[in-house]
Amino acid sequence: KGFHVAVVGATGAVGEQILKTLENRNFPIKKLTLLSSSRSAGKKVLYKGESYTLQEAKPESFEGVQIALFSAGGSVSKALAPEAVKRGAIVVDNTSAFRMDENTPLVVPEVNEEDLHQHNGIIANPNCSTIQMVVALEPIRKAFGLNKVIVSTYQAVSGSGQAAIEEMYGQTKAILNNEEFKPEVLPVKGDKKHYQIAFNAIPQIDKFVDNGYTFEEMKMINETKKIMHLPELPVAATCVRLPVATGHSESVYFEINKSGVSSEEIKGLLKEGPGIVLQDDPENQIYPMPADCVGKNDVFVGRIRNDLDEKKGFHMWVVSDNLLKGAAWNSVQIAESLVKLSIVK
Ligand code: 11C
Repeated sequence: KGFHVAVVGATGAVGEQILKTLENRNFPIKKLTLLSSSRSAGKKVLYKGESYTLQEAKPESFEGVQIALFSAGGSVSKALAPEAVKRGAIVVDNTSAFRMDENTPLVVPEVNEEDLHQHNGIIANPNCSTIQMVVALEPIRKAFGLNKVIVSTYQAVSGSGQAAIEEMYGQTKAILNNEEFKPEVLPVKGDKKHYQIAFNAIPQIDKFVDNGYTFEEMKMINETKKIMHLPELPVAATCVRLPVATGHSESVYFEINKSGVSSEEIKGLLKEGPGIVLQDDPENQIYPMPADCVGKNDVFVGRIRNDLDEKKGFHMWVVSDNLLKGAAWNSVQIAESLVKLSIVK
């Protein structure tokens, strides 16, 4: 017994991890259909030792598909996710195409798994930097409520895809060899200017919107409110790209509804929090770092401290593999929840 599963965008940075994660989790698959844009069609990939040839994704490709995991960009999802749904599939969409649509649940299973019951065919997987933050905030919200969140991110280039990873390594080599190079991908493929990422920090992820924030920052703000069911929660974000291949880091300031809570109490909550690994021992220099988190599904939290002035304020440092909990693992986890809750049968 198993399901007919389709993966759309199977050769991308996230798609590759989706296949690996399905394999590692031994997800019950009766038939696997691997789809891509026309550009990647014909490429071969391995799943459980078997070779699959990617087919160009078309509406008819979804006949008989029960679960479709999309990660081939927003325009592909916009065009084909409704076609998959029309043919009876439940879509788990990794792009931002449907996230803020009020009929589409936006789900992080540790936070709002029950929202899956409200689906209308499509379930949106949140942005990577949002996911790891809400996993860390949820046990705190449950115990004490949340009054405010201010986050600054230190994000890895793999968030921007395969070409950005190659650009970072290429520039690093060029700089070390004293060679010329021309930035062409980061901060955003389609924007007017491109900047060096090697040995640099770029305070722009995705394009600017008209309020001075970037789209990545607005995703963190709007998605957090939606996932946590806190539409009035004040959230502010500053998102920065660093020359790290994989693993997003975040400095998160939050205020709770109660005074007099110690950082030890917050640590106790996080230690028991689902999907969280607490790494917080300053005396022994224990704290999360992206290099240690690559390849792991958990969200790692450390550096938890009371604010020195604001009695309800705290600071913490949150790190996770942006391609796993931030994307592939959260998507496969949603698929597992759909099976567990008998939403897909
Ligand atoms: C980044 N967070 O690091 C982005 C990538 O909305 O799923 C994820 C884009 C998205 O560049």
